[in-house]
Amino acid sequence: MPVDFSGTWNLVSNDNFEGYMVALGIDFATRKVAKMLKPQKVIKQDGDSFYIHTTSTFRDYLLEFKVGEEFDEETKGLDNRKCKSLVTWENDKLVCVQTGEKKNRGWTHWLEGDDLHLELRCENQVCRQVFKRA
Ligand code: VL7
Repeated sequence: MPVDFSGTWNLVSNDNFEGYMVALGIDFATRKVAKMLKPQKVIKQDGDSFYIHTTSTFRDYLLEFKVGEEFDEETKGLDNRKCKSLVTWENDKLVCVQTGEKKNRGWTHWLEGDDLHLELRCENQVCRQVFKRA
């Protein structure tokens, strides 16, 4: 059985989100608001097609992609950069490389027990988020 990330997920922990936001150049006032948020993710997975909607009371971010197909990503409402993004499977982990102005940018999703994990990377910063099913 292939892994299925589909569902509605609530953030329960968010380690070094501040460092990740600093690496992205997010200003102080925005970081202050952003780090108080408890975002929710709605993930719809149909084979290798993904819809990942991250929502919060402050900003929303929608990403749709197919595994193995590079796409143009604009991180609208986040750091507003453009990158070439490619998501691939590494065993049961979903790995995204976001090539652009920022070095070493990307993220990885995986399931561990009943939890959804997300590691967000930018330059030398790693943010670790854990979500539980809503
Ligand atoms: C998306 C936030 C910090 C700006 C607001 C924070 C609003 C809620 O890309 C992401 O997830 C992937 C994998 O699931 C799918 O797109 C993470 C949140 C990153 C970066 C920038 C702070 C302002 C947070 C949208």
